[in-house]
Formats: sequence, C-alpha cells, structure tokens
Amino acid sequence: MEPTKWPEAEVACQSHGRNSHLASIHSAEENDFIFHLMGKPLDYTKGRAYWIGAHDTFKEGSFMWTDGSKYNFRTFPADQPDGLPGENYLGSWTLQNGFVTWNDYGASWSFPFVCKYTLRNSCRDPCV
Ligand SMILES: [Ca+2]
Ligand SMILES: [Ca+2]
Repeated sequence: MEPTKWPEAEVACQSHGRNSHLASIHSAEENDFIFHLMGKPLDYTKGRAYWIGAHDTFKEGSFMWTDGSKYNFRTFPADQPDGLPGENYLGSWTLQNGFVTWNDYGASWSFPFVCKYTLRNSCRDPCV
C-alpha cells in the first residue's frame, strides 16, 4: 500500500471490508512474516518502515489493536516506545537479534501499511 499517515491507513484498510483493519500481530512468527512480506524495510527516515494496527490514542501507554484483538504480543527495543508527545501509532523500527521491533511514531509520518481481514469471523494466522 502507498505511504500514508496512520489514521488514513486504518481507514483505507477498513474500506476493504467489514472486518478489515491495519494488521494486528500476535506472535514473533507473525511479526517476522509481515516484516518479510513488506520487503524487510529498515530505514524509517527514508520511509522504509510500515504501519501496524496498534495505537495508544485513548490512554497514553496503553496500546490497543484497531481490530479489537487482544494486545498480547509486543516487541520493542529498550528505548521504545518512548511516548513522546503525539507518538501514538506503532510501526516497524529496527532489528534486534535479527528480528524487527516496533516504535511509537507521531502522526506526521507516512509509511506503507499492511491490512488484515478475517473470513467468516474465523481467522488462522497469519491471516494477512
Ligand atoms: Ca503515545
Ligand atoms: Ca517513539
């Protein structure tokens, strides 16, 4: 998907169907799968990163997935999420031990993104 700001990316995902949202991630395997699917981007300063479906716009520090699934997996380096003002949207960040981590970004960033949707309300991983 074309580089887009996080709120518009979520809206774009929702336009694909009733159960479609920015991707939620629930395991290291799913995280790695999406990283490869997105072409292993590793330079956010050049737009080489991607949005995922978690935000903490309702309560600072409390991330939630836009698809309503449980926030039961996370992968951050030691210095993220740093909760800077307006940094409420999760996207891919840098590698740690060979696996991609996440960062909370501000609303001004534009990145490609990955949507996820469920079929018949039953979805097996990776379900992207
Ligand atoms: Ca925040
Ligand atoms: Ca941050």
